[in-house]
Amino acid sequence: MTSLEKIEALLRARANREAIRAFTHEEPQFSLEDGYVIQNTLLEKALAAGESLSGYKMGLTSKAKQKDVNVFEPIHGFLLRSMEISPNGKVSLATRIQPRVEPEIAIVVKDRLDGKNLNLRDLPAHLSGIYLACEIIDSRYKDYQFKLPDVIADNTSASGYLLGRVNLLPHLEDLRLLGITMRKNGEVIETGAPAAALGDPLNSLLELARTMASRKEALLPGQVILTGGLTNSHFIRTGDHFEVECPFERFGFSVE
Ligand code: OOG
Ligand code: MG
Repeated sequence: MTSLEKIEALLRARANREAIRAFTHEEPQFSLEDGYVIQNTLLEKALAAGESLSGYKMGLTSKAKQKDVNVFEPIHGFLLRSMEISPNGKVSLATRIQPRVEPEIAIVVKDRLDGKNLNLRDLPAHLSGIYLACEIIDSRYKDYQFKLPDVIADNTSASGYLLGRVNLLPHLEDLRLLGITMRKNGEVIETGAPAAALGDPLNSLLELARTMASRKEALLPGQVILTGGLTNSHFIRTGDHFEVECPFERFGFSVE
């Protein structure tokens, strides 16, 4: 399959809500770089179609997530404005294939961040907000069966995200160990802490900024960065209500 055919297959999977087989299944030589080329083309196509970039996401930054999908290396993808869902709003199944939710920490960048000369200590001064978040992922591959290059090509399963309204930046000192719960229909199904994301969500952001710098790109003011799922993700089904909570905020969504 050519790159173009792979892009078409991914777009068709999304449009028809029909998952496809991972490319590495037939083409074990399909590489990580090939995956990012496809991801970049998907972004270009989205922008050409009038979408706008809202930020980026890191993925597979926690042990829980890595074990869940059996891929043991962080990856990144892009976020579009159209993927944002209001907190306490509704998540629609109508445009998704097999969506799952995971709790995350989102960071909003205040200044242009060039990863080349950046270190962890300087990072907080360049941020405008830190928020409790939920990511809605939706793999375009059957049963979330993929290898690293496949999931990169599929924009790291990105599908939607919700940001809380309480800015946690004043609590940065305590961020790593801030307890987080996720509830499904009232019952706690996951507990976690931001430290699950590469030890500190700021590390995840730093790693992203450095990766971008190696491609001569920077993070820009106002961009939202999802720093990676803190726990296993869970399937969402019609009628479900999910909630995430931390000491300063609680919000959720219903599924329709
Ligand atoms: C890959 C997406 C990973 C995260 O936060 O780790 C991700 C997947 O689980 O399908 O978004
Ligand atoms: Mg995620």
